[in-house]
Amino acid sequence: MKSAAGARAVVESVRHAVGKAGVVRGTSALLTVNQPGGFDCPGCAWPEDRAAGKRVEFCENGAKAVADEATRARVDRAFFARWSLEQLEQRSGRWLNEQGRLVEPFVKRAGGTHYEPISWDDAYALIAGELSALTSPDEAVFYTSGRSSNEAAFLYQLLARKFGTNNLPDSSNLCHESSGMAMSEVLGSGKGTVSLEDFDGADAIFILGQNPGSNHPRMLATLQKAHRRGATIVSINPLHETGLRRYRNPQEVAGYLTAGTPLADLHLPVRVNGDVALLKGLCKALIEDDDLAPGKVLDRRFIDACTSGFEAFRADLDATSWEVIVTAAGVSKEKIREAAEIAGRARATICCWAMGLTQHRNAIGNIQSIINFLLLRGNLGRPGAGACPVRGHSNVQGDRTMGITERPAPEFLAALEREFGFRPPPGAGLNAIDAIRAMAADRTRVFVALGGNFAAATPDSRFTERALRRCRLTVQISTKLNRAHVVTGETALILPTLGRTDRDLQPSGPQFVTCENSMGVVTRSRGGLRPLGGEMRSEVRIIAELAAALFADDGGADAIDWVAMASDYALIRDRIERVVPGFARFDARMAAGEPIVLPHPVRDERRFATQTGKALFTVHPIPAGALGRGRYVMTTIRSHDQFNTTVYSDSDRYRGVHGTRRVVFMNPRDVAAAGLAPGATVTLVSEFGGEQRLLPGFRVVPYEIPAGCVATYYPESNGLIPIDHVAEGSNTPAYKSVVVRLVPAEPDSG
Ligand SMILES: Nc1nc2c(c(=O)[nH]1)N[C@H]1C(S)=C(S)[C@@H](COP(=O)(O)OP(=O)(O)OC[C@H]3O[C@@H](n4cnc5c(=O)[nH]c(N)nc54)[C@H](O)[C@@H]3O)O[C@H]1N2
Ligand SMILES: Nc1nc2c(c(=O)[nH]1)N[C@H]1C(S)=C(S)[C@@H](COP(=O)(O)OP(=O)(O)OC[C@H]3O[C@@H](n4cnc5c(=O)[nH]c(N)nc54)[C@H](O)[C@@H]3O)O[C@H]1N2
Ligand SMILES: [Mo]
Repeated sequence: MKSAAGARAVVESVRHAVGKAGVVRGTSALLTVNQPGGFDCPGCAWPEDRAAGKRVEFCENGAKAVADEATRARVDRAFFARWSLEQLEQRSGRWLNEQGRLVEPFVKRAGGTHYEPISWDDAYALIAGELSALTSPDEAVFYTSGRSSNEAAFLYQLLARKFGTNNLPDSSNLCHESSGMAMSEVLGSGKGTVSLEDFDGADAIFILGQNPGSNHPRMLATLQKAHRRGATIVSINPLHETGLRRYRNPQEVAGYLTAGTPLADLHLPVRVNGDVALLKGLCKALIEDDDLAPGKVLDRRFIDACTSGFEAFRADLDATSWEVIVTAAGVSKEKIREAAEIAGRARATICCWAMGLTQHRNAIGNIQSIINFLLLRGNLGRPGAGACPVRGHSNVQGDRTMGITERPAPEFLAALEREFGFRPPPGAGLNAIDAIRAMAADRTRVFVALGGNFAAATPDSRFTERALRRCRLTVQISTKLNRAHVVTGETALILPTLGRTDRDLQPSGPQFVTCENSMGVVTRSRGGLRPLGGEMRSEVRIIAELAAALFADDGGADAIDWVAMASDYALIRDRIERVVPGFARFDARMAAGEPIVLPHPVRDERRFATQTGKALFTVHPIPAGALGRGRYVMTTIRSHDQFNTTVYSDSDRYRGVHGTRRVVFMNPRDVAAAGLAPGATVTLVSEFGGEQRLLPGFRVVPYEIPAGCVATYYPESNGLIPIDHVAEGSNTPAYKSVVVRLVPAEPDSG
């Protein structure tokens, strides 16, 4: 009862954002979120605390995600009869989302002005026809957003590979790709090395480029527990974000009554993209201190036995002056030293990070710099310590485990071949950015999306939208309407699907699916709400039925029984168990509600599966800083009232912005120096390789952000981000360091 009241309070608190319709169904749904018999919260990938006793596991932003999906509003044939695509294109993403759940399949025919209803079978036949007509399977692209289940993801990659392509880009390409690649290179494993229990043992927790208060609110409870136990928390972020500055635990009665307590003991307001420099400073300080007290600060035994590259790393730091570090980081030597001393005292340190580090040209350098910092004191593969990339979408990590990647490992392909008796295509497919380039150049013709909002989440909106429009067919398997449904190929399909909160009934009975959280723990998820419309189908079923239509002629001993798998998901889990390592007794354990902790060589055995068997120190240059007059480096951020491209309201109460998201946060001194008045309207201009991109109508908001840096909201400013402005090595868009200038809209008012 207590938790019910809590659930109601939390859902009520989001009524302004999601409307009344979602609140009623959302409240009942929320009672089962992250519970043994319930569903995995679609909000984020932070693990639930299994030791929490009463296990109340929801937060305001999880509630928004749940209520938004649980809405009673419906997008049906009457809706599309009323609105033409041309009209819908003028509508905001927020408005499109507010129209409700997609409840029946729709087609927009070549030359058509409206979406119209289509039967499921005709939709499948249309897609199968277009795919079969391609000159090469590589003319098709199969995108995945990280909300899909393991079961759907596994079938989806199976479909794509059996069709003959590795063109399986995903939201991870736009998100933590840089983390996975950076860690694979130097640690031999791309996943985070900590478990939730490690937060009970850490003495120091560094949080770099992450805003847990808005994006992983349940993490704050973990941090609060650690903080009360005596762990020291350091935040490294150009913005001093509210959740770390003042925290109230909504699940404690006192939490509602107090003004909140600071969680971060030390905040380092790093310049945007100053992290390589700052991390060099942290490492330099540790090494200097160790020189004064040899062997007392660095873990020499670990460095000697388990790593390579230390001497070159140290030589680079010796050659890098404090002056260079301080200028590039924008943080004083004293502050950097203070943070280093916290790490130097801590027996165990965890580093957490998210998009503030992964979305830069030098993102791989950022993340490998974090690893350098951890290696110095042996903070890997032991309790209370490690690397914690905090994943975004609730199952983005699981999708990867299931083979959603354009660069599959040879062992994975070999296992697929053994299990399914066909030869999967070798070599690499297209990642998200290369897929856009390929569409623009007419090298791909069919685009299928399992969730997500490819039109708005990607960079260079005008270029990307033009590329999407060149496709012969675009297909969206989705829950709600967004920009990707109105910026279409010549022919377009909408296939309405069940979400996490929905009950999923198939011929063999009620089904559950499974998800993997940010720490490699796999659990089951079962929705309980009655689907709004009888026409919606589960992702698994849609993929299986499409595959059955596509491979209809594919008889013989090796034929895959897609339809059987869709009628009983246990059959899919049995297949997964035989293809993916770590899933022994998968279905039985999930059915019993027993989580699976996937093996991790670094975490479990301190084993580094690199070529040399050692963890690697690496040297990274400090990125060039000088921008020239009137230029600023722009980062793009999420507000408290959005989930990625789904915007719930135009306000961000945590940052004190109301009524508009078209704002540019700017240091007050920069505002004055530019001769702008607070609230002035400007056009943002990015310059890249001789091209300019312009976005008008941004309001200047003076804000506590380092000089020379500005921030805008994602996705409003994605039009400014050049398609070729990507992280070296991972191809993740450098959404968080775009050089811009500001042009006043009117003669300034002084
Ligand atoms: N409610 C809610 N939850 C979400 C999401 C959502 O949109 N809404 N999205 C989900 C997804 S897919 C993801 S990936 C995560 C995203 O979670 P975050 O990574 O926390 O999201 P961002 O808002 O992109 O912000 C990153 C933080 O990096 C800081 N930052 C920007 N540039 C730099 C820099 O150069 N250096 C440093 N050190 N910091 C910088 C910003 O000030 C901001 O605090 O959240 C997931 N959870
Ligand atoms: N400028 C800038 N751009 C960014 C970022 C940034 O920080 N700055 N962040 C990037 C990051 S980290 C990410 S992850 C991407 C996000 O990119 P995407 O994952 O492509 O985008 P989302 O906005 O999460 O997708 C939302 C849509 O997913 C569909 N959906 C929701 N739930 C389900 C479901 O259960 N099943 C199915 N089939 N569909 C569902 C709904 O139609 C909804 O409108 O954006 C990236 N873009
Ligand atoms: Mo993400």
